[in-house]
Amino acid sequence: MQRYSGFGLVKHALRHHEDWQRQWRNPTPKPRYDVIIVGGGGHGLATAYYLAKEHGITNVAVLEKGWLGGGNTARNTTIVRSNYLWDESAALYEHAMKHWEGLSQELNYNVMFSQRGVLNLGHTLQDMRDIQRRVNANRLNGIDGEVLDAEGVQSLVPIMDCSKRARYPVMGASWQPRAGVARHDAVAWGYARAADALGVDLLQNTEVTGFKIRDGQIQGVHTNRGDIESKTVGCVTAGNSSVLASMAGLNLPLESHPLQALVSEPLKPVLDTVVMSNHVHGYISQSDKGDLVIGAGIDGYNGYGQRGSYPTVEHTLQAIVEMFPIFSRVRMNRQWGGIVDTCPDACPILSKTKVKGLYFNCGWGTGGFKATPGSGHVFAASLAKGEMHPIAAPFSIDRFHSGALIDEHGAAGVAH
Ligand code: FAD
Ligand code: PYC
Repeated sequence: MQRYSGFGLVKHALRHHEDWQRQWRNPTPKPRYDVIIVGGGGHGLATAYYLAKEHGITNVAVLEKGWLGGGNTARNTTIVRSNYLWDESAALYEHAMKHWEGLSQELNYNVMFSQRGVLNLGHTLQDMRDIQRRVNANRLNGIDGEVLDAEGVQSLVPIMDCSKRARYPVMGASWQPRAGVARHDAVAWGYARAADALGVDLLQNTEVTGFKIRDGQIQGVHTNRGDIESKTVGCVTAGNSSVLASMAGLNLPLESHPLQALVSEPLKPVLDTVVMSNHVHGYISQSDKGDLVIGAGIDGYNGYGQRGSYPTVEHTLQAIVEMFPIFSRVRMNRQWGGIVDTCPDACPILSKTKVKGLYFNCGWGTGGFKATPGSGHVFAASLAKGEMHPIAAPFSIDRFHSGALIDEHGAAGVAH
């Protein structure tokens, strides 16, 4: 990695930010690749990296219609945890967690993974029963977790109103100490730079507009920069997966919704963990810069606009201020939205399709950032071998025919 001294930084500033060393090449598309990945978010880039690194498949292109990491990867609120209820999802998210724990070293890029712990609050007896059940299940799967009562929560987060007079009294929480946050765009950049160094072509401003399919086998893609051939294509296009699927004549059980987030003006450090409440539709953490990072449940309507409606923001901020009266006069700086593809069982789709060689990795809904390294790792293995990796196999599209759904609405952490 090139390092710049203070003088170097000033020199570049005076040059109007020109002549910086590129982190990755800007290649011309080749006519054909061994594997095409559609979508240059964290999951697509991670898939390309592991294809090259672990399977020696380097003749790979990532086709991104905008810029790398410009989708949900850089729009999310960066919460990473693995406290899911069912064995299948616990295995998937814990696989990712183990990758997170070494990711900065693996990529030689600081993804700022900070294991500051995540609290999922309970406000009713039923919440607490669900929390107890989930923590027990997590422990049986070797995943760290504790059930805290209101006093335990209060001692971890002294600034939260845990009294009985609160509008949403806190009865307790699940606590995963190994969980935390990471810097989202650094994850995309780290994977991009490492994949490029292994020979992967990262093609930005390259939109897939259709698929070439002959005799039930994928032959390649149509793009705004011409046709590109490949017998293996992986679609990793969160938010737009139904659009891509329909281009191939497939119908995925997905709904696309806006999901919003906001950040406040920066404050001195006051909150050193992540607090989530599915019940009141709000969650909060404090970034290393000092901003409060706040998120909501999904906006209930379907749409592709990367924004959201005001009532959702109002409802979430009411809940946050009830829980944290100390924040009542903090000003919000920015608000934005991403489009999340939600599945009926709040679990992703990692699957082959009826078109040979065409795979989908999608449906992560409100919670795919935490899965990025694990998802890329198992999806790459599946594409390389032509068989779904054992951790990915339960997330096949077939489950919507067989009925073997994996209901993770309780663990999803965000209402949808
Ligand atoms: P993306 O990063 O969206 O990448 C998909 C890419 O595909 C995009 O860059 C898009 O431009 C590209 N694309 C689409 N169509 C085409 C085409 N036709 N041709 C070429 N390229 C195309 N998850 C968590 O785990 N923790 C959180 O705290 C969290 N908070 C969230 C908060 C918000 C506000 C939002 C919106 C999401 C949040 N998520 C969270 C979910 C998480 O962001 C996503 O599940 C995850 O980032 C998906 O990553 P991805 O790489 O699959 O998708
Ligand atoms: O999945 O943990 C999560 C999450 C938090 C905010 C949005 N998704």
